[in-house]
Amino acid sequence: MDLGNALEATRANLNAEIESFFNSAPPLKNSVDISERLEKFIKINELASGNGGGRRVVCVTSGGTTVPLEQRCVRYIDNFSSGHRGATSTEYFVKAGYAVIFLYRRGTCQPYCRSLPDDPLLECFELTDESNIKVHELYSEAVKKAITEHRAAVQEGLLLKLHFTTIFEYLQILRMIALSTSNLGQNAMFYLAAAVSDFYVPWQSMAEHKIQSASGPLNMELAQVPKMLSVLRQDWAPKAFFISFKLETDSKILLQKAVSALEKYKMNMVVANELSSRKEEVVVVTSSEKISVRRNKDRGFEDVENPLVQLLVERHSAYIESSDL
Ligand code: 9Z3
Repeated sequence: MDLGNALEATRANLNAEIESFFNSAPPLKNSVDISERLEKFIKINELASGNGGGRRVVCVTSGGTTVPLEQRCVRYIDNFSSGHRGATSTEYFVKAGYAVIFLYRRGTCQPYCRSLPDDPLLECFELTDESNIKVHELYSEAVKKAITEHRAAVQEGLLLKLHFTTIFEYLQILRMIALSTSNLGQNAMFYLAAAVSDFYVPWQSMAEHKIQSASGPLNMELAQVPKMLSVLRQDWAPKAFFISFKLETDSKILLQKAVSALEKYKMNMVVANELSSRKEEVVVVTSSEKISVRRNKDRGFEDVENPLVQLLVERHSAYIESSDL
């Protein structure tokens, strides 16, 4: 078999694996509602005036996917992510004039809520003597700012929030988003900050009921989640600008893994981060550079997402300009 045929065969295998993943996944409960909201959101932004026609749209994924171990799920495997990166980046993208589709894990950090305490309802509000509810003095500015900015983003058609919990939901919604951006061409960006499981239990081989401990130790084989990044990039949204994230806990292998992801999945940029220092520094890997991006309070960068989003917006502009030539 020559190289061309071998590549063709690998691609056909991957496509078959992906087809089988989607065919056997439990169907999304709210797919009609999601597709209507997506269609409306894209239409508004396609018609909005931006530089060069239409507003830029970024899909920000955020939070970790779960892998259920039982169909009537009691136990699951989880991928770590607080959702802080995705939520914070969403705010900066909106500020930069982007419309954001925020695909997030239910229960994780939300845009415009960063400066609120962990339990906003109980900590930000208090009862007056007349049993009315009022905002606690201490949080009054933060609550006002969160509500105003969030409402403005939604009303101006700049923020659409869609949630997932399982790996099945995440990948089905991501595919719907990617396919819905086809008319946006180079104006679409994917910022894939969600922590996505590499392994899963296929639905048809999953126990229906709660696995019983009386049967002794649990032995379970997990299948590999088909590598969706390459079809996402090449087939579902071939003109979009793609940024994926690489997370490692061993800094010695991080950059090499990021470079391989860049090449293997043909990403435009890969953001490399190490778990313990992820809020201080990331390294943006492109085909010709490794750019360190740091949080720097002295330069007005309260968090690393501020300079990171600035850099990505600049590079996205250059990408759009170079495709116009
Ligand atoms: C990331 O690397 C994100 O930056 C974090 C953000 C999850 C570390 P937090 O939500 O943390 O602010 O607490 N996301 C991607 C992680 C991931 O699963 N990447 C895959 C990999 O490393 C590629 S898609 O193999």
